[in-house]
Formats: sequence, C-alpha cells, structure tokens
Amino acid sequence: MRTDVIFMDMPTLETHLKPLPKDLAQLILAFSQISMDMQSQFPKYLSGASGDRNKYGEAVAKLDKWANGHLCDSLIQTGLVRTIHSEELGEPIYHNDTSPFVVTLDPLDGSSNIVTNNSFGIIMGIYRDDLPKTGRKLTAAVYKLYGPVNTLVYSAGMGVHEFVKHYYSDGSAEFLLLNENMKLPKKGEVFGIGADPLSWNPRLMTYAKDLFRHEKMKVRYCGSFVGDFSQVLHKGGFFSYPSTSKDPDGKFRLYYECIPLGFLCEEAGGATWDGSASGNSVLDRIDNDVDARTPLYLGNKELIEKLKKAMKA
Ligand code: FDP
Repeated sequence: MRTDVIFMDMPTLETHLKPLPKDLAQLILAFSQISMDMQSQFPKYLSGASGDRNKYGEAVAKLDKWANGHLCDSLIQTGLVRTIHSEELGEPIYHNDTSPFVVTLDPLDGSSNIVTNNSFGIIMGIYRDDLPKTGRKLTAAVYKLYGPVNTLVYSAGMGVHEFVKHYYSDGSAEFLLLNENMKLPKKGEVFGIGADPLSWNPRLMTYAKDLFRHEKMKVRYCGSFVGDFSQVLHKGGFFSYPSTSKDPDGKFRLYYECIPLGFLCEEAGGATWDGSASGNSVLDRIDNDVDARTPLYLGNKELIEKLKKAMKA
C-alpha cells in the first residue's frame, strides 16, 4: 500500500469496479488507463488542423485525428470490443464477432478548446447489443475530463461515480474515488446554452431570461460538452445545445455524445429531453442512423419540466 496519498483510504477505480461483470470492469479499467496515458502525447498535436474533414464536414484537428486512432487501436487490443462507432470514423470498425462489447466514441469532445487550453475530454458509450438501439440498451457510460485535474466519471446503472487521477511520488498514477453515487444538487446553480442565440426559438430565449431573473442561476459555458456536463453534475442546473432555425436537429450527436451523458444525467437524478413534441428523453429517441444529431436539453428534472411547458406555451 502506498502511503503518499491524501486520499489514502479512497478506493481505486479497479476496486470500485469489482461488483460489475468482469468483462465490463476490464473494459472501463482499460479505457481509464488508455485515457490516462494519452495525455502525455497531447503537446505533440496541439498545432491546428489535420487537413481532413470528418463525416459531418467539420475540420479535424491534429489532436482529434491522433486521439481517435490511438483510442480505436488501443480498445481493439483489449480483445473486449467487437465494433467501434466513432464520431471521427467514416465507417464503424468491425473487429470480430466474438468480443462482448460495441462502443461509441467521441474521441475528443470539445476540439475548439484545444488551442485555448480549456477543458476537453473523451466520451464512451458501452453496449452489449449491436447498434442502432435506443439509449435504454446502454450498458455503461464513461467520460474522461482533462481539466486542471483529470477526472473520470462512469455509471453502469448503479449510481454515478467520479474518480480523480492521483499521482504518486514514484511518478505512477491511478484513479481514486472522489465522489460516489452523485446526484444533481436540488437547486440548480448554473446554466449554459450553445448555438447562435439569434437563431434560438424565441421561447427558449424567454426561458433563459427566466433562469436569470427567477431562478437566479449563473451562466457557465465551457465549449466542451464534458466540461458543461460536469458543471451541471456538480452544481445542478441546465445545459442545452438546442434546435435552431439554422440547424433544427442541433449540433450534438445522439449516440456519441447525448446518450452516454444523458444516461449519466438521468442516473444522477436529472432529466433529458430531445426537443420532440412527445417529450422524449434522449434515451428513448429512436434513430437508425448511428451518426444522427439531436437537439439536447438536460439538467434538473424541474427545470426540464418547466422548459417543456415553456416551449409549448
Ligand atoms: P467541438 O465541436 O469543439 O468538439 O459537439 C462537439 C462540441 O465541441 C461540444 O463538446 C461543445 O459543447 C460544442 O460542440 C461547442 O460548440 P460551439 O463551438 O458551437 O459552442
């Protein structure tokens, strides 16, 4: 047992994963190790665009390209993944038929934050079934947030748990438990809404003003979904990348971003909405296109209920 730890009594991620099925625990642990090791390579890939465009027509940063390649290769090497669907892959990688998991990847969420040295991360969804399926079939979700400290949050349907990368004096590092069974605080404190406000539904603008005036909430917008989600998870509140007059389906990707973080939000007692008239959670949204986008609204349950009413009014 190492003794140079302020969190000396806190369980490691490996210990915490023990109640899960062995293969699932192995995959989450492997992801944690891969994402931890990746950080030392980031400085080599900070300078600008790779020259490629992804399937959405977006410019791919050098770090996006490297992160995607490295993650896909490393996950395949675990022998636990049979298919990888990634935001940065033109086509899925079908590796074999026998490995237990299908994963979705946003290999570098928040690319525009690379040059400004602001937070970005990785989002992974884990399924036992082949896709497409609704988010209700998700087995587990995990994200890594590269910020002033590095955190990893996972849920396999038994609570939402946060770990922090702890460095030992011998230079090694591992994830130690920081927060277990996280729940959104009852009173939402922060909110952030993406896209051009001039193209928002005017009802969303009215709702946002209400968050200032009546809910007394503060604006926080990170530029990375993982960063914004982490704020809602810790402080309670509301986050959206909405449907707009320019982009009715919004910007976010249903499978790569919204289902995994929507799952964590709901597991932590929050709610999600895909903007549909039927009031769907993003976990119930049916789309046979794994690359589909969806409007996204998430946060404290009462705020989402209020929003749904406000958008109908
Ligand atoms: P990015 O394109 O920089 O990778 O969907 C990806 C995402 O970042 C989210 O992580 C982030 O919340 C959002 O887009 C930022 O979009 P804007 O630059 O339009 O604010």
